[in-house]
Amino acid sequence: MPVFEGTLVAPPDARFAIVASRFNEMITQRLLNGAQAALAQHGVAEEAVDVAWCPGAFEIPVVAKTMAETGRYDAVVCLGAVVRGATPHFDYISGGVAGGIQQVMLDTGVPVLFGVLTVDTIEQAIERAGAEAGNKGAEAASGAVEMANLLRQLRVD
Ligand code: INI
Repeated sequence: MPVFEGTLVAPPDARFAIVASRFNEMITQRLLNGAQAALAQHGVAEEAVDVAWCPGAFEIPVVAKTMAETGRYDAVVCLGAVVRGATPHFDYISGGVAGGIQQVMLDTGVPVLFGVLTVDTIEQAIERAGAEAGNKGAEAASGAVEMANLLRQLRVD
């Protein structure tokens, strides 16, 4: 019985998009650094990665959709930081970005990775952006490489 599994070595011609939001940029820049470092570790050249910045996490889905629809990318990595303490709109923004990203992924068939922190405090965000709890940007980027490989195996075109 065939078993399909994506490896963490990027296909030589694979291209990736990263969408990063500027809100809480001190955090999202660290997520971006982690994502870029992880892609490089998985064999992705710098020229094979395009980065788009948008104002806040709420705008991420439409940027991801626009990039996914170009057909240029194997996967899109979304990076943001929504902090509960900073906004009474936390639930709207975090729900909107999570649901939007999921919708883009299913509508386009392009893997869209959720590297958006939804946390209670800025300290929790710092922990997840490179300190004790790892770097969620790097995790999302590794997931993008795995998904790129997996979908290339599963497609029969
Ligand atoms: N955007 C974030 O990415 N994180 C936040 O914590 C945040 N807060 O706190 O409000 C935030 N707001 C901006 C939002 O994403 C949109 O850019 C804005 O509402 C304009 O549509």
